[in-house]
Amino acid sequence: MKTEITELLEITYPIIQGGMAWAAEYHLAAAVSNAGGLGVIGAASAPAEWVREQIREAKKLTKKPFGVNIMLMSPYADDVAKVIAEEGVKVVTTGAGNPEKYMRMWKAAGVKVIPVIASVALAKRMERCGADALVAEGTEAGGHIGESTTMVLVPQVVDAVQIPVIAAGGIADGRGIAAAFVLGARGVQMGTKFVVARESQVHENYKNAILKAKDIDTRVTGRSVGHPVRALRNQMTREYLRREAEGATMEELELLGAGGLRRAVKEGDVVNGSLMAGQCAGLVKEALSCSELVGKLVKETEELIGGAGFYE
Ligand code: TUI
Repeated sequence: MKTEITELLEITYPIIQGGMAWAAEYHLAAAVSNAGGLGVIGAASAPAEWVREQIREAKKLTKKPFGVNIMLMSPYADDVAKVIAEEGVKVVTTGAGNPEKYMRMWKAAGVKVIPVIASVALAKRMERCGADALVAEGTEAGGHIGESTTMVLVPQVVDAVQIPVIAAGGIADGRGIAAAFVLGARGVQMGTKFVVARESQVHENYKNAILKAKDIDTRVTGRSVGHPVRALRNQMTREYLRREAEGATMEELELLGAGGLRRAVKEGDVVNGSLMAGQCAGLVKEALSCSELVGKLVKETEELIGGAGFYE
């Protein structure tokens, strides 16, 4: 499946694994890259030396290119940005902010820069300051989200920029990938589907919650404080939404949410943890290895749009 994205990133299939906080560690990233996609280590709010270690471990497991996602709200973002340049990482994806101040350093180090954006305005701005490609992420996605759906965001971003666009949010099978190509994307990024992959180190309880989830099982917390986050509904989201409706302050809500994702990923706390997942959780029914998963996605896409000119 040759597209501008596979050429840019020197990968076989234009399938990128989301750089999910806590969930996207080196075992998963290396497995996705070995399967022909682009694995991505999520730096989340971790210290820079943890990220360096992750990069070095991933290099032991794969000779293929892989990426690092930098979460721009992290207190360690400046140091993580430097580690990415120093360690010769091939690709950086960025989330939850504007990465402009690091672009010059990354470009000088030969790192391909792919900001994740949720608006046309930021897409244009990122293209102007030298982004190589963009991930346009719709509100169907898990974790920290924007307002627009993938269906409306992707074609508007495609129309607004010249660089290739990768679609994200709500994609979990070949139908989603085919739809993304029809909307003008040259690749896809998927998160939720990879959380349950065999090589993912996420706690079994969290994986099972995704496998069990139905179409209407996600909730968005944090809208009242301008920090919307999508996760599977549980006692944690219920309590959070109740407190928001009562007018809790940002500080009170932060306290309630603190450490929730770690509790879910590491301890399997599906009651009080934050089970970040996209709306496509209802489409995720089986746990495959990354190579089985990528193979299946490619086959499904091929059956729908193979030969239609979206890729070679
Ligand atoms: O970043 C994400 N998804 C994330 S980050 C994350 S970490 C977290 N951990 C604990 C609690 C809450 C979050 C979990 N999920 N996706 C990419 C993304 N970026 N979606 C939306 C945006 C975005 C939003 C606003 C990008 C830029 C922006 O404004 C930029 C500006 O300053 O103009």
